[in-house]
Amino acid sequence: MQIAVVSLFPELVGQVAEFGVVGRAQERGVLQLCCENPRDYTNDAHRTVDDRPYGGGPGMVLKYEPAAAAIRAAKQQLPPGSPVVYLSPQGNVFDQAAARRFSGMPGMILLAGRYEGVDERLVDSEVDEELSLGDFVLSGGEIAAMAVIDAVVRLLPGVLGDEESAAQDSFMEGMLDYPHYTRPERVDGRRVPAVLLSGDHARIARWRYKQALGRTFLRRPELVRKLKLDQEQRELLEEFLNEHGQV
Ligand code: 58G
Repeated sequence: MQIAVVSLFPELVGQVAEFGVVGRAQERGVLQLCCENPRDYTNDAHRTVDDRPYGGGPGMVLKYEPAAAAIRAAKQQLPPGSPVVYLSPQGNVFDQAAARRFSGMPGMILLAGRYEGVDERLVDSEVDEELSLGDFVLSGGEIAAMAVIDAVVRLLPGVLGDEESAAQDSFMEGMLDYPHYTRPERVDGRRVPAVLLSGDHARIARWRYKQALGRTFLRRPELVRKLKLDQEQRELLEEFLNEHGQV
């Protein structure tokens, strides 16, 4: 997969992408990451990329022409059909389903804004999707773009090891994770749940599934409603709630 980031701080994006799962994906040739800087597409002596907002008010706005030129340059390098995605709090919420969708595409262009945002005409003419990581404001879109890259790249075939990818698929989808424990067996007077030391793999799997279901219900009830539980899952959830003093 080819990903281009349009950013005024390409070195920031490059640095983060050297490490961990994304870095490994680049080393293995599964991911090709490039950056385009709007400042390289300016024509004035000051290389101006921002200007004051029409209508007044605080802050600056990313200018149309240099950003559009950078996006068009990125498009020329990427496979046809690579969507342009603008990260902003005004976008639809980015989730695991969106990450899956993008992981099936040949490429994508991520537009990272700065200042108070970009000239809206850029969104109208060059952007295919506006996405948000959630209800909070960042000073720049780069960190949001990196989060999207990480979430998408770890779904590409051959990026995670067998162990890691096994944890993603199948039956835990749409639920929060179960709790994890490692050595020592007892720390600051707190013990690991006995079932995890039993060696009984069926019991362990059932316990983990129950924990995942239970904490999803307590923390994110709207996710449980989407799951449409069968009889067995409802019993497991009831068991969890009994054990946790709910009714
Ligand atoms: C308001 C504030 C409008 C993504 C900033 C536009 C990007 C949050 C997210 C902006 C972002 C998120 C300028 C800096 C976009 C522009 C960027 N903040 N929640 N900030 O995904």
